[in-house]
Amino acid sequence: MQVAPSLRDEAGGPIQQRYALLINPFYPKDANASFGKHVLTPSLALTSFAETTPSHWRVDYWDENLLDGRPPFCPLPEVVAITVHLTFAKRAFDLADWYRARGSKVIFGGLHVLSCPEECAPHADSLALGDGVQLWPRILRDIENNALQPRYLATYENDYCDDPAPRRRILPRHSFLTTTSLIATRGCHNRCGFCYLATDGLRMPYRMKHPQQVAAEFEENDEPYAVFIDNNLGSRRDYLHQLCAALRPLKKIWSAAVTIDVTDDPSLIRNMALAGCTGVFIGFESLSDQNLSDSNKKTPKTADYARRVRMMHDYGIQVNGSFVLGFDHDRKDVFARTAEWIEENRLECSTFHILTPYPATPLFRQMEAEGRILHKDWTLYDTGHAVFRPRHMTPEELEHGYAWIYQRLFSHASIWRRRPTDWHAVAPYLAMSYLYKRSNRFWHLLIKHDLVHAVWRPLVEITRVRHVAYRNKLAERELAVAGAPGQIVSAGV
Ligand code: B12
Ligand code: SF4
Repeated sequence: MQVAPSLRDEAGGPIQQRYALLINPFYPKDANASFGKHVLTPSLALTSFAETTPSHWRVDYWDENLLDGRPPFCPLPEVVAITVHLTFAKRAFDLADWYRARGSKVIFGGLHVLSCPEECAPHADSLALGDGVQLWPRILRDIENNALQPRYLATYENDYCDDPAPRRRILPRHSFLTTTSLIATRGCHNRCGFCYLATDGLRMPYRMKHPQQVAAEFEENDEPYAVFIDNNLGSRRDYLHQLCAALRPLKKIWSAAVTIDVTDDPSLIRNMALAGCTGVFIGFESLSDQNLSDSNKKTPKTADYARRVRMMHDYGIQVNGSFVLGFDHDRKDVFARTAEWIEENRLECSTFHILTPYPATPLFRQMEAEGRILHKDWTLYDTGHAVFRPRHMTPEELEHGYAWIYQRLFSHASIWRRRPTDWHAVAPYLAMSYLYKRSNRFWHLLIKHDLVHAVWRPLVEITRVRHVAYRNKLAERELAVAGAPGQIVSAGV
């Protein structure tokens, strides 16, 4: 899980015309966190535009993180399309150099191409800056006409409803817990200074697919569980209400990232539960209001977070809290205080990130102006390393605190402390927690032997059946309450 497969000096087969290979490059996995998250659901970076490939092209997908070795090269693809993020840019460049030396044409796209095009350009025949769904068919047409341009540019401003469904059938289904990664919206109403959405030159207004389109994709992929990979599915509450109405009849389960302000509207939380939401990923980022306002994050006061978490729990929705460590108001006690808060509020899961100034963001500019950037080795910009000088501790103390907080939250005692108050939910919670948080060796085996889907599918199906029963009770109770005015609605079924 740490070392990329080697690219030996093999010759490679003959070039096969009209064959495109899409590659998600290898990145080292942080052993502090769960390996499970890497096979929860696939990124849509490549499948989103794969569907726009003309029918006379063959298109294959290769994800180096599934531990099946390096990408294929017999025959050599005419076109190799690689998605590039800063943490695996070096690997993307090595792959590109290897294929180009043997005659394939290499196209780069993705976040890092947008933020650092000059660094990427020497390794590719062409750069796709922006939305691949618009650019990919143009690129292939130009290749056919021998007229490939060095750069292609597209915005994220077209009607999102016009995008085709991602081509999920090219994914290895057995390798992921679910291949239904859904995306209903792009963008976010916030622009936090540390977020990639604040990258210079990236204009991503909030765009939404039609709720029925999203429900149809969920239905079609025939999985009981979907993961929404939207930056923030809750940016437009009216839209999320409509989406929930479209998802509810499917009787499936899903999870999504939302901001905590969705709890401003309790009826939305109820509708999410009734539509199958079993978990939310919430970027709390920090328990310090000062850190949050420095980052320009519009969010409720942190003193109100606990009440809002309870509201989710009351509707049977698990909370995975995401926290960023190393902000300017964080002192050495931030690790212990955050851990205590998470345990006190029984967050079922939590994810930690060391504050990372991504290139071309306001945070990067600020850190650079203050002379606090330690280096520009992007492979270490993976939110598991301190790449800047924190205000109130050393980089080493920050890294040590990050490792400590993961160890604490993955410990038996902490898992037990955070068990749900409803005793019916304790056994499934413990099973999932142990599988997710304390089984990295097991994950390695599952990934290596293509068993992820086979092992998880029955557990996911049981969760779905339990959740449908829960929803039915919730709906019945609400109907009963509606018939008896004056009673308090309790979601604790
Ligand atoms: C799914 C996901 C994951 C998955 C899978 C990751 C993988 N590489 O396979 C998991 C959970 C494993 C994961 C892990 C991590 N992730 Co992640 N992840 C995402 C997420 C939620 C969705 C990605 C996605 O599918 N987007 C939708 C697609 C359609 O958009 P897109 O990638 O921009 O692609 C479009 C264009 O860029 C373009 N395009 C992209 N590639 C190409 C290639 C070509 C040839 C062409 C023509 C076009 C093109 O076309 C696409 C359609 O428009 C994003 C946030 C987000 N919503 O985007 C974060 C995100 C990418 N992750 C991020 C991070 C930091 C990580 C971690 C480092 C966190 C951690 N510490 O664990 C790890 C490690 C991964 C790594 N080293 O890269 C950051 C990256 C920040 C940055 N500046 O690079 C993001 C942006 C989250 C955030 N808000 O900060 N992640
Ligand atoms: S709320 Fe989340 S997705 Fe939105 S800008 Fe902030 S960090 Fe990015």
